[in-house]
Amino acid sequence: AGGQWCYDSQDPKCGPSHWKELKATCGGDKQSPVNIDRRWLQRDGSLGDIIFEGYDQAPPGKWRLLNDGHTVMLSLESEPGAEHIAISGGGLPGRYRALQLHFHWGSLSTNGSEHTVDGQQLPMELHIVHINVKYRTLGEAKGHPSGLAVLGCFFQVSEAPNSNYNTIIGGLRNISHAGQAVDLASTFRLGTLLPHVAQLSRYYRYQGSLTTPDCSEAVIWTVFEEPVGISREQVMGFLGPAAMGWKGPSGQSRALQAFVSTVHFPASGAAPLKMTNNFRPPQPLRSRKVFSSRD
Ligand code: 1SD
Ligand code: ZN
Repeated sequence: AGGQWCYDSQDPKCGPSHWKELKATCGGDKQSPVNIDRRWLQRDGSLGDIIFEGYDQAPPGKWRLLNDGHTVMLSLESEPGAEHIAISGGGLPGRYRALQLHFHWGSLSTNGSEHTVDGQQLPMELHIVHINVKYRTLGEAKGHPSGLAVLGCFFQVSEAPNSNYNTIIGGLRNISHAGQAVDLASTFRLGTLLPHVAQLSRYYRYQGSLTTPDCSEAVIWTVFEEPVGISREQVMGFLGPAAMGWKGPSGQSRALQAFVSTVHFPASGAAPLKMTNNFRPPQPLRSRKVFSSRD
């Protein structure tokens, strides 16, 4: 009790298989992530388009990017008086306000995501965490099955860089160590981080949990079918230059040197450990179903 949780990449002794010893909920029946087995999807015609508020304009003010020791998190709380970024529709029982977004990623181009599709892991997954507006605090929302709504989005490695991620990736070099935070140079349209609008009506839906302790079973999950493209060099912004077979600056990749950074887990031993493989493996679906918005 009172112990710290971690990922296996930090120390298998406090990794995901031990979380239920710290928090019994982590051994519950409605845990996340899950494998999305496309053979067993159930079509739900009531899962219409999600209504996005504030996703298509850059809000005033500053956004703060934080290395919280487990992930890289961008706080999305609006300034007092400003319009909230929120979602509704899409079968959600109400309106949900955006709190923060963060990432889960791996050490190779083939692992990193939390949800898997037909047993396959993708290199990275974005989570945008929203709170049901009828609850005032995260603590309160965590006590209700529909307290939180998280949007999940997969990444795939593309040839072309995705400039919509430049502001976030550019901030990583300033949060190399756990506990460090940086105000990003600018806010941006949150919607630009998501798949193309035309693809947003295709998503998976199921009832689950937070994927980190305390693993509260309070999350309505929406996972978009279409992954977002991001270049190899951009993934290296998260992984550091030694990952993915990158040989260091030479010729045209010299310009990357300034760009590449390494984010670290909290230092436990002598040297800080590169932050990577910060994903929880899929949990049993048990009696749950995964619904799909489209055939
Ligand atoms: O892992 C995150 C965790 O960092 C925190 O953001 C939590 C919300 O308080 O959400 C989980 S997750 O389920 O969105 N991965
Ligand atoms: Zn997450």
